[in-house]
Amino acid sequence: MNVTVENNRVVKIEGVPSNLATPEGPCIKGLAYVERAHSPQRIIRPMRRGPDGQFRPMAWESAIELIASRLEEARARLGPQSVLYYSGSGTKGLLNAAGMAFWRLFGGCTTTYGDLCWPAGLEATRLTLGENTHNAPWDLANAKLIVLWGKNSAETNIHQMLHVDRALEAGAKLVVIDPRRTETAERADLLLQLRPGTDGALALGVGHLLVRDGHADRAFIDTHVLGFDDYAALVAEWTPERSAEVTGLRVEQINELAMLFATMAPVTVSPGFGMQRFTNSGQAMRAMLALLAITGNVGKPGAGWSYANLQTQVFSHVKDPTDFYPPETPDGIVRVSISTAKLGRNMLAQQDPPLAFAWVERGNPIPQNPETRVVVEAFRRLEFRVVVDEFMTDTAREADVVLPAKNFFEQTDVIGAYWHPYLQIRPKIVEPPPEVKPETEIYRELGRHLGIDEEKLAAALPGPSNESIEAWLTAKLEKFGITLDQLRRGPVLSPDFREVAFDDLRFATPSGRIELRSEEARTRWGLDELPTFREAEERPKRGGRFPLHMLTPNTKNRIHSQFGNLETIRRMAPEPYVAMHPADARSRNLSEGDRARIWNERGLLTLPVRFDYGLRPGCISVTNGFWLVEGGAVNVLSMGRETDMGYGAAFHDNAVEVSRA
Ligand SMILES: Nc1nc2c(c(=O)[nH]1)N[C@H]1C(S)=C(S)[C@@H](COP(=O)(O)OP(=O)(O)OC[C@H]3O[C@@H](n4cnc5c(=O)[nH]c(N)nc54)[C@H](O)[C@@H]3O)O[C@H]1N2
Ligand SMILES: Nc1nc2c(c(=O)[nH]1)N[C@H]1C(S)=C(S)[C@@H](COP(=O)(O)OP(=O)(O)OC[C@H]3O[C@@H](n4cnc5c(=O)[nH]c(N)nc54)[C@H](O)[C@@H]3O)O[C@H]1N2
Ligand SMILES: [Mo]
Repeated sequence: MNVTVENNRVVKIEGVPSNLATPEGPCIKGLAYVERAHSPQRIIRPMRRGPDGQFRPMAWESAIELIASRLEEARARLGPQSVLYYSGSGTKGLLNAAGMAFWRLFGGCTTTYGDLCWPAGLEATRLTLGENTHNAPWDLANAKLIVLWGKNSAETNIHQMLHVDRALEAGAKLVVIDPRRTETAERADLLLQLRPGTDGALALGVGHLLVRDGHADRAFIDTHVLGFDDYAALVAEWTPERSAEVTGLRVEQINELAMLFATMAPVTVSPGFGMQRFTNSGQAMRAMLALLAITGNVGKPGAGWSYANLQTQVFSHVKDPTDFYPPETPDGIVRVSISTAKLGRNMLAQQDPPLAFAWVERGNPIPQNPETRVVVEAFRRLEFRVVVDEFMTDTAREADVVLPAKNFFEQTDVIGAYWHPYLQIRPKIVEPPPEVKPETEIYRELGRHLGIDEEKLAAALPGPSNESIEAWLTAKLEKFGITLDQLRRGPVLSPDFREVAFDDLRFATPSGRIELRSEEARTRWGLDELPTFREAEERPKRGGRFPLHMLTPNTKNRIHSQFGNLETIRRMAPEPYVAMHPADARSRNLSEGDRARIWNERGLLTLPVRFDYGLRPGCISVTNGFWLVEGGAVNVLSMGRETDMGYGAAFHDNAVEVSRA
């Protein structure tokens, strides 16, 4: 973004046309930073919760002293691993991720593995293609068939729609596969509203038709695909009738999708993150990927799998207990024992030592992680909690001390992305409010109070001046051959960038081929080597106690729990509601606007009903990100449960009932 600053205030935000992925500029959330940066709701000094539950300002000196003494006490009594360090997906950055360096100097800590967002899909992709990379975003314009599979790009990847539109103008067809008729679906030639959690069964049914009717690309398969014969035997059992029965689609719809795969090329499938929030979704995504592999739609312009792009994640890898801060590193001090998906339960279960202290930054786990009630309980059981944030979130409200966070205009950093291939600089352009310190400064002051060696601190974290930060970033960037000057001139393509992913048809899998059969699926995740289908663990049953499927997608006006507190956004999306098909509502004696109780054994939400004729009957939907204090935190209903691979969170394995409030 191009940002105009006047008198130390952000006054205008515009796009940067040289960024080919987002030439049209920021969405409403990006633009809302004009308000967000200077919002009167911002926390601008340390706050201490008193015995009456009210927060009052406290001086920095006392805040640091108090936190340091509580940390020292916990470390002396129970060991450093009694401290939980939790960081979420708020503002990323090379420097913003430096916190762990402090905790190592502290002597260690306990931290989380897995991720709320995308790991089942990442792992399914890695098992099949060897790595997570995709064609340049703008290459989508070359596709003749685009399948947005469980992805609502019109709201959650708005910039992608520009490239979808270009393809459609050039004659491409668009398929959307989603239980909801989303804004994205308005552009689609074919919308398949399948039963949630059954994408694997749809993909196998389509695979059946492609193989049966001779549409498999034998030449491509023979050289580049492993396990085709076994796959063919698997899909032989997935007649369109069986696939239709499981997915709740009609046989003709499955035929139609297969015909499109058979007759249109090149094909790009862009799967979403929402459909991989199930206990069977890693396997489902492998089955979906197989359709591209058997039709030779990999390694070509306009073709391929456009899930997530780790080309710019050159600085950090994806969290996983086996490759992220492995406990057997030389220091052996960081315990990676808490599943992000099961945060609350795992926090409560920790022993040797139990947890006493939590530090939360860049995340809001109380509304965003599964099973809110248990997460709240786990935080309340601790002896002391610190939250660093810009706003008084649900998680901050549970803290003993809340420290103000700088925003991204207030400290220089370098950032990557998870869709486009650019590395970018985010220069400091605004002085933070006088009592706001960036995390690096908070850590340095804490370090001094804890008696951590000055030299070690200085090596781990830059000093406060912009020069010191730039020197730190320059050193980190050196091994990638990138300079800050280059970044200052505009977005820079990642050194790993390739316009067409896998154009050399080399795959970093054990066999060097696209693996439809994966030994690692079995050895690492205990799953079938083939992408077989099994039902998600929690499945609503007609006539059962919890017959409705609860979906909690993202929405265009917020990023998860962020932005909803701003006036700009509230004008458009003021309050949470539950979307229901009128048939499901009326059979429960509910009309538009009535208040409904949405419940299961884990919790209860009470929300106004909105009719949505575009929703698959049997499904209800509440967008995630509303706050607990607004009565809209959807995760009071979800279960802390991992996906079948990758240690993701199976938010959408969620059966509920709705009744009149
Ligand atoms: N039921 C359900 N739950 C979901 C999802 C779902 O689809 N359904 N989606 C999941 C997904 S995909 C994700 S990614 C997660 C997101 O959940 P979280 O990772 O918790 O992210 P946010 O809700 O965006 O909250 C980020 C917080 O970081 C703060 N912040 C921003 N920048 C900074 C900074 O520089 N420093 C500090 N200290 N704080 C900062 C923000 O003010 C905000 O409070 O939610 C997950 N939860
Ligand atoms: N505006 C906005 N943009 C965002 C975010 C945001 O919060 N707001 N968050 C960002 C982040 S961190 C993420 S992870 C992405 C997520 O963005 P998306 O990938 O779009 O993911 P979701 O919104 O979780 O779900 C997408 C769609 O999947 C559908 N779906 C649910 N279950 C199933 C199923 O079983 N099968 C199929 N086929 N479809 C299903 C939902 O109805 C929904 O429309 O968006 C990113 N972009
Ligand atoms: Mo996410």
